[in-house]
Amino acid sequence: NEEFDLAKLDGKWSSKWRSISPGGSIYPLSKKPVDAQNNKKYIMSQFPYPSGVLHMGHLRVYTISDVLARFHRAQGTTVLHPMGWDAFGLPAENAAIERNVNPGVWTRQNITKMKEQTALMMADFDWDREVTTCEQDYYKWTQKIFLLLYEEGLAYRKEAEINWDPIDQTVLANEQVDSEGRSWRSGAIAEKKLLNQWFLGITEFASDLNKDLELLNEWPTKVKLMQKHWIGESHGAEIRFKTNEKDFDLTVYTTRPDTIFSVQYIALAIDDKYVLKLAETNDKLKNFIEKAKNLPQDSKEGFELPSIKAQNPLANKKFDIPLFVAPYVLGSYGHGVVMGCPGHDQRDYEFWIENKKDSPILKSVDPVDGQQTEGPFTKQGILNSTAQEFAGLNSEQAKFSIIEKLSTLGLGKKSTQFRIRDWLISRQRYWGAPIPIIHCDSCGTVPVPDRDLPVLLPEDAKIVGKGNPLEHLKSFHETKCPSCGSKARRDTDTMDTFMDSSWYFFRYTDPQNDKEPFNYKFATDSMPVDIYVGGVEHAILHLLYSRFISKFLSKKGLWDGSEINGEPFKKLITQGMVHGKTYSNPANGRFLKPEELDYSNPAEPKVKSTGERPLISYEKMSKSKYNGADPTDCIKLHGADATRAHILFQAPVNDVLDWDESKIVGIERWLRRVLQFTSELPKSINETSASKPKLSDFNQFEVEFHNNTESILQNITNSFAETISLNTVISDYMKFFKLVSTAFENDLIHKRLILEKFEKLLISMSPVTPITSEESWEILKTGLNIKWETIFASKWPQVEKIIESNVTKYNVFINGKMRFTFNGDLELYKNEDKIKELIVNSEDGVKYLQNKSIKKIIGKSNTISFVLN
Ligand code: ANZ
Ligand code: ZN
Repeated sequence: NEEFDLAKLDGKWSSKWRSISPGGSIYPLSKKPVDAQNNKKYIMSQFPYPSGVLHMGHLRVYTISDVLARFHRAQGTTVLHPMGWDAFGLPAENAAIERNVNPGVWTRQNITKMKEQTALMMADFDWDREVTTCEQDYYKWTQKIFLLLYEEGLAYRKEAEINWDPIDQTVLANEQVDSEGRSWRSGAIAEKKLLNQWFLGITEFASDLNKDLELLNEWPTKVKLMQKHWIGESHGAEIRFKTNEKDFDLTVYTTRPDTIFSVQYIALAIDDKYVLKLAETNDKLKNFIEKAKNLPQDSKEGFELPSIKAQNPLANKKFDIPLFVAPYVLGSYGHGVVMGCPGHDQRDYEFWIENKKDSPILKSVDPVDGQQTEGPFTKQGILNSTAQEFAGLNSEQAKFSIIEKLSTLGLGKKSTQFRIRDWLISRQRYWGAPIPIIHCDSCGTVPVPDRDLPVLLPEDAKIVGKGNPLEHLKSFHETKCPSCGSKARRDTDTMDTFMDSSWYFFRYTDPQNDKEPFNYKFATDSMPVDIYVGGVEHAILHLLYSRFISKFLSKKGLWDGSEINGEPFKKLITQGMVHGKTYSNPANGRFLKPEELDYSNPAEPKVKSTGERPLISYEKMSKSKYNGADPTDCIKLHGADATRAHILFQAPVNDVLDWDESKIVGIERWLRRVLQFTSELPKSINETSASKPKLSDFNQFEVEFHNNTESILQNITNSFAETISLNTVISDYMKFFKLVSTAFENDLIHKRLILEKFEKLLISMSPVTPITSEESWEILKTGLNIKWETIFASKWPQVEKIIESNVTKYNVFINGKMRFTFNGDLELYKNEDKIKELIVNSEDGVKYLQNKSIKKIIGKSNTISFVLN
């Protein structure tokens, strides 16, 4: 029936709720901080970049966090469910360049627009805690945190070869360059450039960041593995090789000290200091380095350094190890020097073949089973006779003994290396938080004093396109040294926006504080975040930076992070992507625009030009595939509830979701039936004056009804609280409703019992379908002449005990044929008189047995058989 217009109800309730609570939230949170004594839950979804449009991914992530927040609120928990805007960054600047609009104006307009869109989806955020990273009351504190890092030597400036994005004209962090060397944002091949840059010392925390992954047992394993790999903790040794050049030694990092007896060369990175010095007087080397810069990272070309040789610290005393310059050696890993073991390492093997052609290959470790193989033996094994006193040891023992020997010689020691590099946060960009540093010719780098924070970003800078407008804005960079008062220059770099998002969850706990980034107690009481919902695309960068900053702030005493060693996020939910329905031409695979399709039969669209059926697939939504869907269109058409329930129902939260709007009809039908049912129920209740039967007086149908509804309620509760299985929540609602509506029609169950269970259903639905639940609640209460109060004032329904049944279902056979079932007392089969009285006179019994002469009755615990004459 079309009587209930779901989309129309959205308007009714959002304005009604707004009139109850001005913020629009049905739970005016007040500025009251979370009380640690109180049961608290901090539930958060990753804040969006304010691009101006809410997309399906947003709809999915906010629906998940919203239903969880509403569930926990209904459970009586104090819930923090804040929202904000990751509002600095390139798109605003690009909009300024392309459309000549002010980035600040553009950003703030987008925020207004998107806020309205989140209101459409009925997301119940604590808007009184809103944070916006591009506003000075926020970035003042981002700057303060930078200065705290600076104080600890964890923010420093260094000339570094950086990844330069030639399209966006900015520096990229290592993390922002993919394995093919492309910028994560523009897709351009990153170039190398030397520049003075600000770094944050995340590597100081590398060991903790790696180790503490173990404490995060509510994080997806996949995310933890990605972080582990990114941090790349490696255990090995550093070993010193002397050379025939006076006072010149080479230190290598190796994970395989057990292979030291098969070292055949030593390779240095092309940017090694010694190499660069040699190149000043050696043109061949200079040319090689130039060439190598453009070789792929895994190239095995090499350049042998003339005359210099190294000595193996254990094998013999000769200076006979050649030195190479090799592009496969990373300047920034370990010591930028490798001991080459062609016999035991694949890369070294390939390098040796390419550079030394036919020279023999040495092996000092043999396979345990003695079976020699072609090529390098890269596994651990047993050291052979070339390993002198270490012969016969296995690799593990040998590593230990060799390191010990080397350390007594003063030529080696245990060492741990990390793949992760310090975090480059300088951006030669405009729309970001200015780095609060002043450069003075006599004092060097001087931090901006607290009293001068924030360093305001001038919002009226002229943005021309390339480069950083702050560099040309005298009113910005011309300043006085806070230390000596002489003329000085303000740093014109802005911070990587990942810096803004690395601490916003602290600010939510105390968003209006104008004395400090946040209050110690407020943060400590609320943190860590209990549930953080976000996309897996942030599995490395954002989460790692946030973990680093949280640990730093805890160490610095800004909050007490001891609960999980400074970790900010207790549970992480990574929602899957939303894929769009994509049509392509079977003839050539080209994606089809909507206007190229004939939808006259919606079940079977056709390609207009050929009449053929298009290929249908689900792909990442993109403009080029014409498969985008607008969440607000869907909401306007079907209402917020149906949209929310649909997006939850279509896939488990972690899986990819194939968005097919046509399937929403099932959800709509169900919601309309709920509303329809609600309007019928009160009439029958008013006719039944008697109150609900006592539990002990339940008839067998009531027992069954009670048990079934309560066990579904138990499932729903678990799905919200434990398993976050939000798709099954929706199917459970439907099952629950089916039980209630069937019971209502059958007239075997007391109407007051049906009402009681139905009310439980409505409350349990309210996190997902707030509108339908609230509307039903109103219809129901009005129909029953009870004063209406919002359904959100109701507590989450208590799951009642299942009633142990003394009733069983008998299969009734007549002359060997199963005819019907009968619910009867467990003892019934033993009592022929009772069987005659109850079964023979039952509705089915009358049908099959009336006027028949019964020869025999055989009763068993689950069957009753009649033998007729
Ligand atoms: C000798 C050796 C013999 C190695 C062998 C491996 C196998 P992970 O595990 O990633 O830490 N290495 C050291 N510094 C390097 C650099 N700057 N650039 C490229 N490679 C470098 O890798 C450690 C291993 O990578 C080290 O152990 C070293 O090669 C190489 F049978 O030393 B090994
Ligand atoms: Zn000075």
